[in-house]
Amino acid sequence: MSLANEQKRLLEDLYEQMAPNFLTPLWEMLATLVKPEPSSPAASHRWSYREMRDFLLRAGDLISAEQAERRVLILENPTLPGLSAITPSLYAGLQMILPGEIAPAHRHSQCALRFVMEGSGAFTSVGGEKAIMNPFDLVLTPGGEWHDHGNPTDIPMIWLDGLDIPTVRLFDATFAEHLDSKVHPETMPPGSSLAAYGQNMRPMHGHTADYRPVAQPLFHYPFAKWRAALDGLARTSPIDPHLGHALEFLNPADGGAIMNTISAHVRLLPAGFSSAPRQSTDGTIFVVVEGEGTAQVGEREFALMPRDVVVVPSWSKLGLEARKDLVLFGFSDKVSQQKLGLYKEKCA
Ligand code: 1HN
Repeated sequence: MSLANEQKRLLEDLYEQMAPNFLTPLWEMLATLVKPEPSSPAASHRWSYREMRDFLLRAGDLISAEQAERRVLILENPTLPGLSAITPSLYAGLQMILPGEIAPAHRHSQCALRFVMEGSGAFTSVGGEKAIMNPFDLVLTPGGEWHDHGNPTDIPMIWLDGLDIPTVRLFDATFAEHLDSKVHPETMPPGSSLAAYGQNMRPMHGHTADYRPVAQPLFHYPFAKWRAALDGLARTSPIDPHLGHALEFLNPADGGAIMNTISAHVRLLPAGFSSAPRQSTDGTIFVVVEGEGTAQVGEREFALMPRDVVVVPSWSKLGLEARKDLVLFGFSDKVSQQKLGLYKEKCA
């Protein structure tokens, strides 16, 4: 036996004897643990809204929102089965609440955002203040806040949920509880937080502070406002070759990201615009708000139609092409990565 073969045999013996003691050799693993650049276990994928919506309506015939607690179809990344993850750190689901239904009040450590897909007039109540929702509004439920949903209208309401479930799971730090009553008592009239904090101003003596956390006073970012801001930016600033016209949603309390673990932004790509390829370490979930175009993600190409959802994993090369004026909403774990000193991007 050659010396090399003899070494191999002895090492394999050693591994076999170590294994029952829960010990394994780093030198066999090092190359997969420490890589020159990210190679995400997540796949890129597009979910067609029309297809998801059909399944969700069928679920609506079979289970009530109250029975389900939340009637949601999870968008599971094709290469992360069983993990309730659309990227390694984030969760996404399509939720529906039918006329007359309520989704009972609870709170948990996880942060959530809602991005409205269709319906008008249903609400999410956060800490007892209702956000009356319209298509493409962004509504936040920061971790630890009581929230319930209700639909007093006569049409279904559907939105995309984005949560940091896999992040909180990673840190093993999850708590949750139900409220004694199904619905949180009203603490403030609808629109209070938006009036007080949604105009780049704040009340001089913090009258909402009893109900809304001082560190996170705003939880409703209406479509009408963000869409107008995007148009204003497009009229007044040169376009970014990699992003298009892009605006990030902010927490007015500190000028930082909207929540502790989730960042969100919107972009406008004018018809005929092609973005230069860009990579970033924050795997991102996009919702098509308006227009048509294509997303080139690495080697794959996805046609983009209104309300479709596309996931772009960490460090994938993304190029976007707008056939008609294309408006996108995106969310990611960028803020978590920045806090941990991990975030990187690269523009070609
Ligand atoms: C949750 O609280 C909601 O409040 C939706 O609508 C989806 C997924 C996992 C854990 C909590 C909601 C959720 C969730």
